This record gives sequence, C-alpha cells and structure tokens, in this order.
Amino acid sequence: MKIKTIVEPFKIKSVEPLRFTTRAERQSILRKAGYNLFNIYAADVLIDLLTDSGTSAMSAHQWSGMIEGDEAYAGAKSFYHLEQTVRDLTGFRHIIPTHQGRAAEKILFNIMGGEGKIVPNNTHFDTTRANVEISGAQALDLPVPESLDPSLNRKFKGNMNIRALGALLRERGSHKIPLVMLTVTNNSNAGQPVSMSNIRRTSELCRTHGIPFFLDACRFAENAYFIKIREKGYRQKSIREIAREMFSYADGCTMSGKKDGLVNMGGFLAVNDEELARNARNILVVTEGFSTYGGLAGHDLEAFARGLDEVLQEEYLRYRIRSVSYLGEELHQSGIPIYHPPGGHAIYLDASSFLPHIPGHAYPGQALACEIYLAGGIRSCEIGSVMFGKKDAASGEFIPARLEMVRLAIPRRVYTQSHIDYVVECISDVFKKRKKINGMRIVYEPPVLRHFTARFKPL
Ligand code: P70
Repeated sequence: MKIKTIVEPFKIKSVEPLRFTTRAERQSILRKAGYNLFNIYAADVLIDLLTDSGTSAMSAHQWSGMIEGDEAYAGAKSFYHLEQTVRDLTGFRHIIPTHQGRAAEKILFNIMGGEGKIVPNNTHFDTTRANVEISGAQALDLPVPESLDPSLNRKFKGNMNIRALGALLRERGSHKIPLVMLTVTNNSNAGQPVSMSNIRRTSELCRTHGIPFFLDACRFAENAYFIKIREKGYRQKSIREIAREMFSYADGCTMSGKKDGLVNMGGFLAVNDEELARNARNILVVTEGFSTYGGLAGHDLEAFARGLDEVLQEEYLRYRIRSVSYLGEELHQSGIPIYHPPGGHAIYLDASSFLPHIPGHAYPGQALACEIYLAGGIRSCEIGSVMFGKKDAASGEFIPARLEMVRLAIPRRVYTQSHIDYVVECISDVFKKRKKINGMRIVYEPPVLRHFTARFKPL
C-alpha cells in the first residue's frame, strides 16, 4: 500500500495558543504598521510564514540540551560539541561560532571584500548582498537563465550559471574576485536546489583560477535531500554522505543555524585556511565574543549541535520537503500562480501573474502580502522589488527585481496540515478578488535593507 498522507515524524508535547483577529482589526493593524508586515505584532498574526529563520520548534532532545549547556566563558563543553559536530559534517578545520548567519558574513567580507572587488553568487540573499556591498565590493548574481521562468519545471533551478562564471573569472581573475559563493538552497530564487554537479563544477572553476569557494550553507540539508531524490547516483547515499560531499568541494562556508540548524539562534563561519581563521577570530573577539562562544550562550551552542544532527534524519527531510510541496500543489490546483517547482523551505507566489495589472514600481508583491494578511491573518514576505528593486544612480530610473514574488516560508516542525489547508483557503479567496487589489507606494525608506522598515500607502 502506498500511503499518500504526510505523517509528521513527531508528536506535540507543548503548545502555544494562537490569537484570532477580525478583518476590521487587521485593517487597522495594517494601516498603523505602514503596510509593512515586519511592523506587526506577532500576537496579531494567526499563521506566521514571514520566515523559516529562527522559527523552528526544537525537539525534546534539544530542550534537554538547553539545561545541559555549559555556560563557561572560555572552553565550554558545548562549544566543543558543536565544533566536533560541524567538523564531522563539513570536514572544515576551523569552526568560528557567531550569533547568526549575517555575523559570519560580516566577518568574512570584512576580511575578503573591499573596494573594486566582485563577489559572484548564484543569487545573494539580502543580508549577504548588504554585507558584500558594505565592504565596498560588488555583489554579482549569476543564476541560470531557466531560474527566471516561474512556470518552468526543472530539477535544479538554483544552479550557478557556470558559463557566465567562467567568463567572469577569466576576465577578472583572482585579484578582482576574492571568493565565489554558492547559496544552497537558492533563497532569492524561490528556494530552488543546486545540483552536486553544479557545486563540483563551480568548485573546479574556482580551483583553476586560484579563487576560494564558499557555500552559504543555511539550508544545506534540504539541498542534500533534493540531490538524493533528483540527481542520478545519489538515491543510495545517506544525507550525511551527500552533505559531506557538498562541503568537500568548498574552502569554507557561512551558516545560519536558524534554518537547517533547527535552532532559534546561532550561526558559524567555517574555513580551512589557517590565516583566514586567525583574522576572523580577531574580529570575532571584538564584535561577537570569545572564540569558543561567538555571540551565543552555552545552551544555544548545545541545542545547535543537536539540531545539526537531527536535521540529517531522512524521515524528517522527507516530511519537510513533502509538506512544503503539498502547499504548492494545493495552491496550483486552485489555479494560483506559484513558482515551479516548490522550493525546500517555502512556496513563492508569482505576484506578477497573480496581479498582472500592477507594475513592478507599484510593488505587486507587497500589495499581495498585505491582502493575504487581511484575508486570514497570515503573514508572508515580499521577495521582489521592495527587497531587490533599485533606482539607477545616474538617471533615477526604477530598476525592478528580476522576479516579483511573495514567499510563504514554512517554519520547521511548527504547523500542521490543517494550518496549511487554511492558508490555501485564504489565498484562494484573495485570488478570486484579485482584480480589486491596488498597488503600493513607498512613503519612507532607510538607506539599506529597506524591506525591514519601509512604510507604504495603497495607491
Ligand atoms: C530568511 C532569512 C537569512 C539568510 C539566508 C541566506 C541564504 C544568509 C542569511 C542570513 C532572513 C529574513 C528575510 C525575510 C524575513 C525575515 C528574515 N534569511 N543567507 O528568512 O542569516 O538571518 O541568520 O543572519 O536566507 O530567508 P541570518
């Protein structure tokens, strides 16, 4: 018998009540928040799909680790547990704990970035881009062309454009390009996976040109699972073996434990190079903390070490990837345009097709995200021109993002199938009334990462 029902590989021991609001209440909440969902009290949200970052439910084993965590300032047992876990997983020599992913990015680009340099990536996520740019370097995205078509069903739409990377490395060389990064899975490109052969080829190109190669490894386990089920030759391998092979091609990685670390806070920078590690630790002690805790408490280090082990369980990953694609399939069956195929951690609504009457400069994704909140208290996140749109420095002309999307990010082990069915019902209702939805304009924006604090008004 082939069972279709997705059985969560856990049961619930501790619950957190949700608060219901009325549409009228949500209308006033939105207005006060300047139509920015980051400005809303979490208590006013019923289903929170803003992010899968730091929102996981920890296991009983991780919670027991919170009690056992060693809070020593230097040399805590929990640090060595994390260090050994990361070494076993990645094979990298030096493990530098940080409070989250962007702290690892800040340290790395502080050392390796700088004026006149170019950092290529399959696609930078927002904080990675910001940290590259703050160092003075240029953050260059080199996604594969098929990633730009939301309707195309392909196995590895997160891949790096190898041809474009090869041309760039030949032209600019190691004196202009301090490192190449590959984000697995590719968050700005709808959470699409990167194939093992793409990782290997990116690595070979970098080696040929003597350029260090780094993974942005936030969602390495979800990526490894996709390799297992989609790439030839990996069916019989364990997730740990696949992950280990992915890391073996790189010289280091940045990691946000808030994703595949299954923790609410934590990150690290891992490198093989001795001198880079020494420089990183020198910055770490000034900005994050001593080298055996980074910005973390002992209990965070312990829960993180245990989370990195749990995330490799195949039945957990099967449930994870299946339950995300369930949401995608249900939406698709209701005629709602989504980015295909479903990503590892989220479903991305195709806001341009959902709201074809709203142009990029009127932020269709933002308008859609607000409407979904209004419909059912569901919080999502715009990943489109609010996050990645720009103004041309010379002409002031609006340059839209490559894709206008709304991300429904699924926290790990938090929601059940009925929560997801409710999301489908609400979004279907919004879809029926889509022609009445208007665009947005920005009334306030900060100089960097504007999506976090910008304010809007409906047009
Ligand atoms: C997300 C969060 C974080 C992230 C990432 C990749 C591929 C590095 C980081 C930084 C950020 C976010 C976005 C919108 C709403 C809330 C939060 N991604 N690389 O949800 O890691 O957050 O630990 O500093 O995706 O995708 P960190």
